Amino acid sequence: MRHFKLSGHDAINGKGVDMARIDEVVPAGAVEIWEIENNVYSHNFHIHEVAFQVLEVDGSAPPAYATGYKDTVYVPSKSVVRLAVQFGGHTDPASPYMYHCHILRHEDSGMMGQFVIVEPGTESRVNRTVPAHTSHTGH
Ligand SMILES: [Cu+2]
Repeated sequence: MRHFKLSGHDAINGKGVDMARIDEVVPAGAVEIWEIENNVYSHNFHIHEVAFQVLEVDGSAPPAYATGYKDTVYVPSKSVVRLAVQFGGHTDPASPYMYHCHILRHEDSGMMGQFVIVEPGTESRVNRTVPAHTSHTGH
């Protein structure tokens, strides 16, 4: 399980975005539990490249309307949302995808991180510093 703590409007796990930093390295094809902890006001957490399902909101199953596949989830103020995230099979350790708050002002102020998808077993060999121009930006 990976844990992401949303802080204020400009940080995830205590860090603002750095386009030259890879925050997370994921093996291709993985299904991972990502836990989003929000101690402040509401955010919309968005992950590129993936489809996920909401497993729990504050320890309870989500309402029926929220059980489909998504790429963005509403994370209410002072809540913990747990996701089952399905990652794709395309590997490229040098081209990160992003996860970020979908509130534009928060995204712009740095509430964003980056992950790469790699061949399973090669996670520890990834160079976590990348040139910014290789990022998949947009949407
Ligand atoms: Cu936000």
